[in-house]
Parts: sequence; C-alpha cells; structure tokens
Amino acid sequence: MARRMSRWRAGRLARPGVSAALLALASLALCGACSQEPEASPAQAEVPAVAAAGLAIFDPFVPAPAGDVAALYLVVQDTSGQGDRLVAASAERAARAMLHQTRREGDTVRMLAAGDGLPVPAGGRLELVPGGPHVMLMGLDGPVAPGDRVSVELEFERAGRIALEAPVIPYAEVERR
Ligand SMILES: [Cu+2]
Repeated sequence: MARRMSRWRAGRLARPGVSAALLALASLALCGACSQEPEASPAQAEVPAVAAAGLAIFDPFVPAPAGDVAALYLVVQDTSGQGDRLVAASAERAARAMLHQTRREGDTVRMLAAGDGLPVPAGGRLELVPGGPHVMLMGLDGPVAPGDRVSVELEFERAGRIALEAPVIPYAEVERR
C-alpha cells in the first residue's frame, strides 16, 4: 500500500513541466517494475489488511467507478490449510454486492454470478483481480472517489464474516498494478 501510494504520488509530482513523451517513458518504466515483482509478493511480503479465522486478506482496493457500480478486488490467502469459500459480500455504501466470475468469449469478457461462491484453495489463494473474479458493488449511495474508503463485509463458509475497509484508487493506478 505504502509503495503503491508513493509511486502514484511520484507520478503526480513529476507531471508539471514534463513532456508527454517523457511521461510515457516513465509510465513504461513503472509498468516494467510492476511486472518484475514476483507474483506471490502480496501474500508473502506484505502485511495483510485483515487476518482472522485461518484467512489473511491482502491489498483490497476499489477502482474509482464512473457510475453507481464498482468492483472490489483483493487477495485471500488460506492459512488454515483447510481451504474456505467466499459465499457472500456486502458493503455499507452499496445497495447490494454480488460475487462475479468472468468468462472470456472471443474478444469480450462477460461477467456472471458465481452461484456457488468463490473457492479459496487449501493453503492457497483466491485472487480477485481486474479481468477475473471480483465483488460487484451495485447501487452505490453516491459518488465514490479516490481517497474514499469503502467498508465491506465478506462472508466465508468456514471463517464466517470478516469486515475490512478498501481504499478507492484512481483508474490510472490500476493499470500499473
Ligand atoms: Cu462484475
């Protein structure tokens, strides 16, 4: 989180007086750094946002939505060795929340309800990521902007309910992840 915020801030500070070409190069450099990070880093190197009942939840975030529907992304690590299943979610500012799976059909990606929930493999991770499974927050009660925090409750089959707060981040920052 701290790393992500400082990177974003650095980009903002560099903007005045820097040509578009240089900015593009800087973005490429940032993205290059992203892809070089080991895939497993969130669960191994970072402090979880929440750790409870045999689960650790890392790096929750909500890209700033354009309308009244937003997506919530995060990583759930099973630390119990028994696995679990995300079966429901709710958010303070959303009329309802749905678990969505995505399916690629040709050039389009379709979202569909994950009727049986989303499994957390024993000793493994459930990754809610852009382009993949996610929690869809629908019927937001007003504008949700970068800097806001969204209070969320996740419900797991074994672990029960776990509350957490997800920061809202600008879309530009999502692309760098
Ligand atoms: Cu969705």
